[in-house]
Amino acid sequence: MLPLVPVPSSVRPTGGAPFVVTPGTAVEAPPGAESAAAVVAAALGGAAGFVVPARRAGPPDEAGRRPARGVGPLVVLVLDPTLPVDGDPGRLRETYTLAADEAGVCLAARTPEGLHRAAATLSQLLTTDGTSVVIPPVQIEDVPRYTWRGLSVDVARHFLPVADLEAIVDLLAGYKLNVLHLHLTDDQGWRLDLPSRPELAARSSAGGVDGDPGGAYSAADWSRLVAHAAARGVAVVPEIDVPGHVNAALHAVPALNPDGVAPDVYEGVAVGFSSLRSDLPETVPFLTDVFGDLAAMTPGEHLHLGGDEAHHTPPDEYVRLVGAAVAAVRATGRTVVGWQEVAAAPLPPGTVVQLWDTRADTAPVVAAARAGARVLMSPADHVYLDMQYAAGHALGQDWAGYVELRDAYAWEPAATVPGLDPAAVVGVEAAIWTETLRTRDEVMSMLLPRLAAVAEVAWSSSADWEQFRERVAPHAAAWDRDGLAWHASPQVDWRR
Ligand code: TNX
Repeated sequence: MLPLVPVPSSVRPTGGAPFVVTPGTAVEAPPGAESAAAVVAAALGGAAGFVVPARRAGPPDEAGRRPARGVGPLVVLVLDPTLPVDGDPGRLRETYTLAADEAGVCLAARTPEGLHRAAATLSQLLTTDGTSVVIPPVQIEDVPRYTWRGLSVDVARHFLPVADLEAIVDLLAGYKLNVLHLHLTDDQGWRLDLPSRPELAARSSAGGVDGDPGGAYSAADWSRLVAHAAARGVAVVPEIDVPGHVNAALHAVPALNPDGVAPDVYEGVAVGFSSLRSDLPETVPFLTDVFGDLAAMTPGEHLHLGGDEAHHTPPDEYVRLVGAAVAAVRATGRTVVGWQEVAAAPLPPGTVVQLWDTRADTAPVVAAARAGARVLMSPADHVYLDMQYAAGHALGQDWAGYVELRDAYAWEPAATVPGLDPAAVVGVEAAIWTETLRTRDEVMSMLLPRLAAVAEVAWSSSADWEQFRERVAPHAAAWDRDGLAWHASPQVDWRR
């Protein structure tokens, strides 16, 4: 059994000799596929210990796929908009095939994103036969189950530098996850410097929970991160959380407060005590500016407006303020994303409602979906990766229960909300909140191995825990090799 996670739709060992990576190996890719070619070349070269060049492919040969025989064994990337399999256009974007034999390796997809998913598979296929790095002879066809497969990272409670987020992006891409959602603002900090509102980051980014060091991303940091993600086929979805979780904004902008007096910075971990006010003249310009800047700085389709846990916002006021935030996002032309509470407000069709709290009444989410919303599944008891693995774990919280590896794996997105049309489910997103997490290693040790389980739930159409346990076991060696901290869950016999 090949140790592929998430498991592909179809894997067929074809027999014969493996492909051997040699100093003559090169990666060839057509225009548009440069970033995937760079990832593939880096993976091959990194494993083999020599440089594997990536170069532009010449015109296709008669067969259209395999290039004319070149100097050495080739890994060929093909962009083929007619690639068959499955009918759903969203899923077709990332569909790919991978064929390897002694003579070469061919990765084909309809889009550059599809080639990135193929590249992730190729990386997991690399093994050593004792002397050389090899790829077993195999034919793979693969289609994602869901088009949105993400991780939400809270950089507000504790700040993470761009380099740490880049490491997280690499991990996401390696498991075919395609969205990095960043929770950029909360009571404790404002982490993105916005050109129209420089006071937000300037005044409200110095610290974090418990007075730990803070930070904020400059426009240059942000561009670098977005480019790093794009070069791995990962979209960045930024979140500005309103109308609650806004103490950092209220601290930086006195005019957002009814008495004009800014509250102190907040270093605790309580939620639900701060709110915007719809009756203040500053509120709508603030929303317009921040979402306008966010859209201008971030490519992609979605902006997240938060909307969670606004316990200090009366219900009618909540609807007004979410309405104002929705209008500000729509004015940018982007699609709104919000935590499940936003289902209480009128939402434009196509809005993505992110479910997290299965203890709450989910009837409004079902109703929103009937009215045209899509639902993103982040049930806390399965995919909140800040939950402790088990009682007594040194890091994390336990309000949603303990989340061992099997809990992150064995759940069904289409059955999470009773009465919800399964076709309304747009995907699956894990989340990691950082009240208790300070460093890259602490975050990674909560992500791994559970993120691999969530990735399989999001990508694969079949689930088999016993088989997953075996497939994921050798991934520990790759995490060690890459210097990633991980938790040795007792549910797997890890192979290092
Ligand atoms: C709930 S989930 C929150 C966050 C906390 C998290 C801790 C959600 C939308 N809000 O504010 O950080 O629990 O697990």
